Amino acid sequence: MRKKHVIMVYPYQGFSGTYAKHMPLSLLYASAELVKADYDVVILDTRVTPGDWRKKLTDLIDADTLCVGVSAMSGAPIGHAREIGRIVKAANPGVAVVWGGPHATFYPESILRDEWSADYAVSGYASKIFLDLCEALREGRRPVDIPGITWRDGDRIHVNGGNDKSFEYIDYRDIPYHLIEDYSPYGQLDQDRRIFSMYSALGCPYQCTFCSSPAQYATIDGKKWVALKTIEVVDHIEHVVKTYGANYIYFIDDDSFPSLKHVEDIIDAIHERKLPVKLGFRGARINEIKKMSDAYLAKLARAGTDIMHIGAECGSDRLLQLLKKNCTVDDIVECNRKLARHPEITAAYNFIMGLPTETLNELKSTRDLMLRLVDDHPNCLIFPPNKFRPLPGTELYEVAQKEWGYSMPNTLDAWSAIEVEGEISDQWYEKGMAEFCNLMLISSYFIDNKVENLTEGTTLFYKVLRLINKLYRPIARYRLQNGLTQVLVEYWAYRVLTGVLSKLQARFNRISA
Ligand code: B12
Repeated sequence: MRKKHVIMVYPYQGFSGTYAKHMPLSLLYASAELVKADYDVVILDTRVTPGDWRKKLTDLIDADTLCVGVSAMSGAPIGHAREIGRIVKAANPGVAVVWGGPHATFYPESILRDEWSADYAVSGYASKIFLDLCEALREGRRPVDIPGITWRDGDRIHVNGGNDKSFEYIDYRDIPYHLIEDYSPYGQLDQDRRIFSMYSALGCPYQCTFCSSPAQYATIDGKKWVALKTIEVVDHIEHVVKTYGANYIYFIDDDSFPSLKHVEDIIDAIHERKLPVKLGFRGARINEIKKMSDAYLAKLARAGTDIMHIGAECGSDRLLQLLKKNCTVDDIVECNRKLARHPEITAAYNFIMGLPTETLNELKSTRDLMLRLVDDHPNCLIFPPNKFRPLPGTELYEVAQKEWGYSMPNTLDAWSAIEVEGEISDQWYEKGMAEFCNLMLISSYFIDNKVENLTEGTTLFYKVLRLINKLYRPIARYRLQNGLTQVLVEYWAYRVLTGVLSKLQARFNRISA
C-alpha cells in the first residue's frame, strides 16, 4: 500500500488577491478527514511562501507523495493551478494531481481536459470524498464509485456526479488549523489584523437568478439555510482567539441574516465571554436590513462589526425583480440612510453591470444609485461592479443561452482569462454599454472613501495609491456623473496595471513589500 503523504497547494488569486489574502480555509476543510485518518498533510500556500515556491514544491515531492491537491476559483487562479500541476508532473509523473474548489465544483470537465496539469477533480464538499479518493489511490483503484469525482480513463473523461444531499459541517475541533505554521502573513490591505474566516450558517434560502448558490444547493434535502448553534460558533471564536491570536472574525456565510436573532445571539455570547474580536459579515440582503431596527444596528456596531457586504446589484426595479432580490431601489436608498446612522459599520455594496435585457438607461440608473448611496452615506463603500457573466445552472444562464446563444468557455485557458476587471462576453449589450461599464468600473474605485478609509498601509504601494486617489477622485466623479466615456485612457491604464500586479504577485508573493 502506498504512503500517506499529501501536499495541498493554494495558488495566487487574480487582482483581488493582491489586496486580500485570507487563510486557505478551502485546503484546511478539504484536509480535515485526511488528518483524522493519519495522513501526513503539508500545506504550501504559494501566496505567502518566502523564496521560490516552485523549488519548495519540487523539494516536497518525494517517493512517498501520494498526490498534490490544488484549490482553484474560476479566473486567474486557474492559470496558476495549471502551472502547479505541470511542476508536479515534471517532478514525478506518478504523483496524482487533484483539483478542488469552486471551479472543480462547477466545471470539472474543463479541468480534466488538460492532461498535463490534472488527473482528478473533486466537485462539491470534499472532506469525506477526498479521503475516499486518496484511499483509492493508495490501493491503486480507479474511483469508479466515489461520488463527485471526475477522472480520466484513456481518452474518456468520467464525471461521477452525485451531488451533495446535505451541507458539509466540520466541527471546529476537526479543522486542522495546525497545518498552517504561521498565520501572520494573512490579512488584507496591509491592515494589522489577524483575520479568521468561518461559517455561522450554511447555505442560502434565496433564489437570486444570477447566483450559483441556488444551483449548488438544489440537491440539498430539507432547509436551504441552516444556522449553526450559537455555542458552536462562539466556542469556535474563542478557540481561534486563544490558540491563534485571532482578533477579527470574517463570517463567510452566503447569508448571515435570514434570522436576525441568529446573529444577535452570537454577538450577545461574544459580549458575555468578553472575546476581543471585531466582526465582518459577507452576506447581508436589503430585505433583511429593512427589518433591522436602529437598536439592532447599534448593537451590531457595539459588538465590533465594521463591515457588512450587501448585494445592491442595480438601480432599476425591473432588474431587481429579474434578479429576484425581493427589494426595490427605494428600499436600497432607505436602508442606506438607516445604515448611515451607524457609520462604524461600513455598508459595502456589490453591483452587477451588463445583465441580459439591461438597457443603457437602466445601467445609468445603477450609476445614479451608486452616487446617491455615497452622498447619503459617506462611509459606505462601493465595490468595483462585476460585469455580469452567466454561470451554468443559474436562471440567467438559461436566458443568455436561449436568447443570445451564449456558451461558456470550455478550455482552462479561456477560463483563466475570465476576470472581473477583464473583458466579457457582451452579445446582449446595447450600443454604448461596454464603454459605460468600463467607466463605472474605473470610477467605482474613486467615488467613495475606500482608498482613504481602508488603506492604512504605509508601504510605497499604498502611499502612491492614496496620492492617485486624491488627484483623480474629482475627475472620476465628474466623468461618471456626466457619463463621459470618451478617451477612457484611465480604464486601459487600469487594465495594464491590474494585469501587471497579478503577474508580480505570482512572482514575488507580496506586491506591497
Ligand atoms: C475568501 C473568498 C475570496 C478571497 C480569496 C480566498 C482567500 N483564501 O484569500 C478573495 C477576496 C481574494 C476572493 C476573490 C474573489 N472571489 Co471569492 N470567495 C471567498 C469566500 C467568501 C470564502 C472562500 C472559502 O474560504 N470558503 C470556505 C471553503 C471551506 O469552501 P470551498 O473553498 O468551497 O472549499 C470546499 C470545496 O470547494 C473543496 N475544495 C476546495 N479546495 C480544494 C482543493 C482540493 C485538492 C480538494 C480535494 C477539495 C477542495 O473542499 C472544501 C470543503 O468542502 C467564498 C464564498 C464561500 N463561502 O465559500 C467566495 C467565492 C469562492 N468567491 C467567488 C468569487 C465570484 C470571487 C471573485 C470573482 C469576486 C470578485 N468580484 O472579485 C474574486 C475572484 C478571485 C479570482 N478569480 O482570482 C465565488 C466563486 C466563483 C467561482 N466559480 O470561482 C464564491 C464561491 C462566492 C460566490 N458564491 O459567488 N474570494
